[in-house]
Amino acid sequence: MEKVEVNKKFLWGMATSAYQIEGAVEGRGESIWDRFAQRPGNILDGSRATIACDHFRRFQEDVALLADLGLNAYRFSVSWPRIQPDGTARSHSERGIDFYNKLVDALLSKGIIPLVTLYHWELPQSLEDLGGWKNRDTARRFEEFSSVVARALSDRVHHWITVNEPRVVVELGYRDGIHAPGYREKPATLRQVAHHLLLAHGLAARAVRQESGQSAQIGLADNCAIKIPFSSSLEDVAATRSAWRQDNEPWLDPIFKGVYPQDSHPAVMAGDMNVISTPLDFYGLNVYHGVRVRASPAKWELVNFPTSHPRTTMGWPVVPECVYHGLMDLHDVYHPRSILMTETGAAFRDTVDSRGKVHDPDRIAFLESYLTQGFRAKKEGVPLTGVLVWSLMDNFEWERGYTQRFGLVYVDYPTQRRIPKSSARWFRDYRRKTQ
Ligand code: IFM
Repeated sequence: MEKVEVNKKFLWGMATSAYQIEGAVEGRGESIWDRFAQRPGNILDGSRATIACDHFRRFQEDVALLADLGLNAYRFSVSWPRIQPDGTARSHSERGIDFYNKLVDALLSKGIIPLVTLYHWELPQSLEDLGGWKNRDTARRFEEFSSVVARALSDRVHHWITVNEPRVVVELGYRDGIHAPGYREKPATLRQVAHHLLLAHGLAARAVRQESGQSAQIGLADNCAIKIPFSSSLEDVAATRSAWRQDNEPWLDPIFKGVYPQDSHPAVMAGDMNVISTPLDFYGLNVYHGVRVRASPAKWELVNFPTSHPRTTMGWPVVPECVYHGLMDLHDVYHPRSILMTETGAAFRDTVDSRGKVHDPDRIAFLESYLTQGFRAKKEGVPLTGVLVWSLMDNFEWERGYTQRFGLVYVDYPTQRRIPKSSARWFRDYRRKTQ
């Protein structure tokens, strides 16, 4: 392995989200995922996140695990309905705030930097009943929620992620109907939902800035559509850039330039674009895979991976070079000040062996190859400032329930026992070698 060197400020961590790990649903308001999961057929294994990893009760143990893994950063999300059980009311729950206060304090006591995500898909059901993200007012409610959280935590939290993967909310939640709230809407509605999410991102960024001042690092976590040129020919490289622009400009032009491309215009009100393009301190890239593109008479075409190509249990192809191309394209076209890999990782079929250990060589190979490509881009000038692996532990993988294990720590759900996989130790050693 080529020696990778990064400075002490480089963030090495793990990522999770509240709904996927916390459990303790009785202590919070209903979210759109609670409602969605009740409909038969929506969750592959018919499961619920009622207990999940029981992290709400076991967070101290989980923070101790993070510390054992020698990490300096942890990304988690704040559950909106835990803070505002009735999203339509302006009040908030002190008990909810108290949980995150304790979590932040526990992390800091171990020298771990907390990165807080404000929206990781847990819309209060009461807001969904008023139209959810189809309703512009939801962005304003999110601004209020963000202020409440920032007011409570910003004396100790300095890294903020407004919205996680707004594209997934639109594409899986409002277009394909396989994520909450489960709609199949027309393109015009999808554009409006996307606009409201972008507006929510900008309003939250401003709210956090106002509560926490200039030192706060504010960004979003986006699963940018990554394209890999099929060959290094000039034609394929140019075709790949066209495909990249087509998929990414509708999301990234508003954020970085304050404009929508001509053919993807939603209804916009005065001032919206200024809010959406509020300058970011970092861009968070969630990166798992990419598609290959080559030139064709129709400008460009996708080149499928053969069926024999290695895949994770999600069915996603293992494509390490997607990290390099994802980072380079973003840097080249939009020049974010800093880019944080806010998620990367893989689900494999992990099992506990007769000695109680979990060996996951596929995940180690995956992470090593993906990180190598990230550091290749860094060497070529990309301002990569950290890597957060998805995920700290196996958890509730949305519409797939508990069928996917993404964790570096195995969770035995019936007993809630945590078993660090070999990849957890590998990641700790990998980090050590960079210092
Ligand atoms: O589990 C999800 C996470 O919530 C958002 N990014 C992708 C992960 C794996 O699907």
